[in-house]
Amino acid sequence: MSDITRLNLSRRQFVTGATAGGILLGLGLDSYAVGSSPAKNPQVQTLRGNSFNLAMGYQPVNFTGAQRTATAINGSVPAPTLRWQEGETVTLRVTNHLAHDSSIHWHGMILPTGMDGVPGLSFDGIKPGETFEYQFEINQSGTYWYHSHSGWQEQTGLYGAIVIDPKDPDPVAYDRDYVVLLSDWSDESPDRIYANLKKMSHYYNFQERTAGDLWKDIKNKGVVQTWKEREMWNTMRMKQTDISDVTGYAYTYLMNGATPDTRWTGLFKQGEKVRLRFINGSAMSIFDIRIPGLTMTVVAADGQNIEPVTIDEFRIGTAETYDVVVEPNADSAYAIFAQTIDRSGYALGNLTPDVAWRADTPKMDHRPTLGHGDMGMAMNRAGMDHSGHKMNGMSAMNHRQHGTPPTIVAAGYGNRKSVTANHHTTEFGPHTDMLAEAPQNGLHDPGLGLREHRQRYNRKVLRYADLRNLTSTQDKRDPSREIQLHLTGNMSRYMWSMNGIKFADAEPLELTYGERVRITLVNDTMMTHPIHLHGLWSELETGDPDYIPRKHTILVQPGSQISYLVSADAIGRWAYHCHLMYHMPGMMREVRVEKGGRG
Ligand SMILES: [Cu+2]
Repeated sequence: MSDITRLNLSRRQFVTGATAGGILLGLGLDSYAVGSSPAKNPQVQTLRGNSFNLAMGYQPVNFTGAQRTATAINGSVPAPTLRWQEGETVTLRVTNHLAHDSSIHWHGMILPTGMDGVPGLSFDGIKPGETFEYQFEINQSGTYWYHSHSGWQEQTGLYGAIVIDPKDPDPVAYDRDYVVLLSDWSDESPDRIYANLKKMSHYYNFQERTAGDLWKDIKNKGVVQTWKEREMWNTMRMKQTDISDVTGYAYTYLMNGATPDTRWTGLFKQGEKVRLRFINGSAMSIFDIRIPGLTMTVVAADGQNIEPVTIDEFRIGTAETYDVVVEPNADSAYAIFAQTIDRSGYALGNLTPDVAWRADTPKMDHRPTLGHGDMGMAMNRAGMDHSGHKMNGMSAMNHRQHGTPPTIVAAGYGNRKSVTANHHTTEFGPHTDMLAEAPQNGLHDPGLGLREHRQRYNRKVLRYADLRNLTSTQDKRDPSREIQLHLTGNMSRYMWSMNGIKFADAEPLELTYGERVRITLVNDTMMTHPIHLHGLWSELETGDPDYIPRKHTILVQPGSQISYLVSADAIGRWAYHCHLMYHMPGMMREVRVEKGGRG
């Protein structure tokens, strides 16, 4: 198929949305059709209590007009929403009816290592036909989610929401709440998608720049500057528009399992405060969310209460969660609009006082292109030349692994200092094709494609710098050491790594039980990576040491650095990885927390 044909196909697919739409459930539940009365999360069950039976199995689904097979839990994609109570002990019996090993990871839950659900690290996985019993005490509240940590099962449907009601009175006032679980579905198999990316990293990227763009650039910047910029991209054999690896060409974006066409709908009544619990349960997609006509008050990030901040738009990285409160007016329907970072598609929902009302579909925003800043300003040209580069200037770069800067600034201020990129010796070679020499500060940057939204659209966009914990910092100690980790890759070969070393070849990162460390992530690539640390909180240093927000997943912008504190308060073997599913095989580390730890 030619690119043009594919592009047209792609457009048609995401403009009209799914033709048949909905999901065919085998459990006697109605499939969701336009015109039927939209109940609360029509196709997603909520299970309550402290004892659950979850069965993983194959399930026929139809999101695009073509029947496919999903991996589902209790016959449902997304999996049932689990509603827990803080302070209780939950028991979850998970039975694997799939033909392959499986697992469930309880994303964002602080629990014993054996219950974390990562095969090969904390347990052996669940064999076909077997039942594994998870049991743990819940010592937190808020919005989380769960998903398979085996193979590509998360891409084909093994994910669901977790909502934990607090033991103490909720500081957030609301009259009703909805889970808004975003995901990406493809009719192509994950194996095929991965193989396509390996063959050509921009396989799914059809957003080429046009001749019109060229004339615009020349008019604005002049011929010389335009030539310089374009020559750079040409030399790199990369695309300035290569923002997402997998795009709306391959994906149909879902909200609570509904396509933009079938549209998930939430109802509200006059005067109600509605809490929306956004979860990005996609495999590969970063979304920018807004509800035209409404401001949103963000009240929690990654399940943790924050000091409320009112905004018009926010970015949600893969695996992040944000809770917002809105107060819609009873005289119209609102679109919950989640466009992807590369503007190749969107998930869409409807918030309405009247079942018969449907909000207009908003227009997607301008499409971002990568610039110099997204590469950490300077680009290592030698590093681009795979044949000729032979570790030039290595003596100056010869910092030991996890290089330690000479001074450690106080807790909370790690992102205020400018970071010198200490590139590890392991970062040089054909497995990396870029190094950020002067990484930008990732704290105040709302991110690629959102930077000009105040000027262009008069929208206030959430930044990490706006996050402030609602309660005071628990561990007030300063870090005793710093670890600088680089997110690396050879983007044209679709190889991903940390410090230039892929997971299979890497030593674990060792932490001593009880110690407090600072981790500074430097993104040497041109992709935005959502980095998830299991079992321990990532305390993002947003500048106020007394109210450091706690997260489980941190978005690291291209060519940027960002730092957070970690209290090594849970012994065990923990996964630490990029949550973009097709990056995970390479961009991953084991974090080992041991008593007396590293010697
Ligand atoms: Cu990644």
